[in-house]
Amino acid sequence: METVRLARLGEIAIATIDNPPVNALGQALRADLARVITDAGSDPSVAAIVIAAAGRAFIAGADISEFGKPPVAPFLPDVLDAIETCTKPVVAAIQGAALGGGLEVALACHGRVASASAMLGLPEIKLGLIPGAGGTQRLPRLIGAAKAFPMMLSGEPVSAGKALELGLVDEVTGGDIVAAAVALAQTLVAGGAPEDGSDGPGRLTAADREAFEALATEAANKSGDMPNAMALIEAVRAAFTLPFTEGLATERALFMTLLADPRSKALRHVFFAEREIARVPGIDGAVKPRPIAKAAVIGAGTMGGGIAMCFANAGIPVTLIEQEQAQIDNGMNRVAAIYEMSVTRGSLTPQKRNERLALITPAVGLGAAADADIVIEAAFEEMGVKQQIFGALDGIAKPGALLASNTSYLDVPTIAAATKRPQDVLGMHFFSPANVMKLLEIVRPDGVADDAIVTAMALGRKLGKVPVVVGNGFGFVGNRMLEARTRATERLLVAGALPHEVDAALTGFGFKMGPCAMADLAGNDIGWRSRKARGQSAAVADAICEAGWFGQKTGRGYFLYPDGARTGQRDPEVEALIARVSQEKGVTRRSFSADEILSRLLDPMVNEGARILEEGIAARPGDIDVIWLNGYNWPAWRGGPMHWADTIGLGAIVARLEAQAAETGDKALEPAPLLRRLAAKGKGFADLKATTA
Ligand code: T1G
Repeated sequence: METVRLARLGEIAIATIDNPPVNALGQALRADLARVITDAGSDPSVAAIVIAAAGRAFIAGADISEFGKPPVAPFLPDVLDAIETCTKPVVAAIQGAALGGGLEVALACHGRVASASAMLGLPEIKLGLIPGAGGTQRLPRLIGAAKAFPMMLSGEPVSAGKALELGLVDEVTGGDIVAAAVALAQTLVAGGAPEDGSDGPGRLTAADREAFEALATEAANKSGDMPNAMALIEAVRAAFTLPFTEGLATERALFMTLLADPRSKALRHVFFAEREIARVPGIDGAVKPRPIAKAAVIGAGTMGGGIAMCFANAGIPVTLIEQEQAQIDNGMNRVAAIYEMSVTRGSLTPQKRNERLALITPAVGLGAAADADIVIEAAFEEMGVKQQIFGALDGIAKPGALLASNTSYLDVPTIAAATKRPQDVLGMHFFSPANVMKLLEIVRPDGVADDAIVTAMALGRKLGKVPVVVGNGFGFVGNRMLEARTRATERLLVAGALPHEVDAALTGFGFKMGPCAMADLAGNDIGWRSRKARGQSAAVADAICEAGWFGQKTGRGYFLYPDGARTGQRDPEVEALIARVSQEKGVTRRSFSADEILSRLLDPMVNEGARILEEGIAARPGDIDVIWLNGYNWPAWRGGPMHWADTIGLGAIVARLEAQAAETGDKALEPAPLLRRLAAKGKGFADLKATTA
């Protein structure tokens, strides 16, 4: 099928791109576009060319799925050169998204018209890249480097209005975008053959260079460890220091180097993995979600209040329910205080704050949930409490209402069994703080209806979350793997590592926070309570809690937090306590390198992830990566635990796990069968196909 349709309007040729779903510049589209430009450009009856597009995007950029494969001609820079050197004016009619290579196509044109709802940007930086088809040379010439550089460094798109203000487009229209582009083309025809704007300096003045260099220095100080940020500085500087064609060559060389960088490969993996989660194996894409016009949340604690805020922030009326007036008052005060902080910070207007608060109706008693389309329970993490609530809700909630538990690890089928409507009961596991964290684990117990899952997925997206469907099982996916890391942390501390060393290994890997600081932030008593409930122990962690050192909320935990400090300091008393535990266990402490700490923390997580895949609790390895990126701040440029394991090589991970299992006697460290099978075949998790979650 042709990806570019050619039509005529008098002397104007109109090339309409049609390459669903988003007009990505795959090889076929590049070839068709090049052909159309050449044919129309050499047709004496054609005076000018308009490049338009069908569908929701103008052009979404290069086809990211082609990256990493041998490049196939025609290469995008050559197609853009054909546009720019065409002897007849070429005008871009931009509706929808003009991103990456899509905006670079528009920049190679001699004029640009945008629809009022268009968005234009160069997001390559988010993929670990830089613009690779002239963006770093043409955009600075068009709008000045001082404006072009920040746009490419952030990767954020601008609106059509902003683009007009910048000089990125010549006109914005609320009407027929093609007609507007044709009119501009005719004006350009009247003005004579297009100058080749790229050879000139455009807006690259000395003052612009000075402004750019100041921004470049600031960027280098902030993100000097990001090779693509440094490459972007070098490419834009070349626009000042080199002739256009040499500047293009510099940009291309930098781009090709970044394309091969593991960071970019990881970010491209994340791009697709975060879109793959929308496909739930075993559920037909035609299943429609149930309408959600009104919600109810049971429990106005930290989580319940945060979940209610998610609904209010999305414009969905929500009733927040407690058992007693004093509790609901506390809950509402906490919500109001959080909104007030946003207003103080300037991230929320007072008016918006009032609108959102007005969408949250406080109430006492489960009866207030009677007219809700979805009821989310966020009560105490105890099975009896949850069964009691769901049993009552069964007789209160309207038929067809979704009944969801925010439980973080309890058995959802047991909760569903408290009702006579298991087809409507599922888990919706939010992460604290619920109004901030993106991840939402949607727990799919046997017997829940497909449209209930589809409804939860659609609602999750409406709430601005990243919804991942997971199977029922202790800790589901994220917390189950977190527990493997927590056990590994405890083992390392007893064996000889200290909290600051364990944390430094992870922050050096790219995490914002290490496991000890994270426990101190969340409260060490949470894990302590959970271990006691399950008859488990962890000598160091338990001893710290027995001393009452619960973390930041008590001023000390693994670390000291003097005067309410948010960053911990080493605590000699804790380090002495750890040494005592090692001695009591007859362990001769030894030192550990950061690399050794890292593999001892992450390998067991990968092992647990392999078991999760084998048990069908996660549908794909990419789903596990998305969970860890959005729920636990795994560094995106590392791709997620399963992608990271593939970069290490599963054979190496199996060998390390076998050694750890032998050393510790911990059966949980024996490599999972799936891990062994893949390693034996020299394969990675990326070779797995989706299974049913
Ligand atoms: N390449 C390949 N597939 C793409 C794609 C792309 N650029 N963009 C989207 N898709 C697929 C996506 O995987 C999904 O597939 C479907 O299209 C709908 O996407 C040379 C080197 C355009 C704002 O980074 O931001 O150009 O799951 O769910 O919410 O300098 O897609 O349906 O099978 O996101 O309506 C730069 C990436 C590339 C833009 C539309 N461009 N895309 O959002 O749909 S690098 C980007 C987006 C580059 C040049 C450089 C969004 C969108 P499936 P979707 P959406």
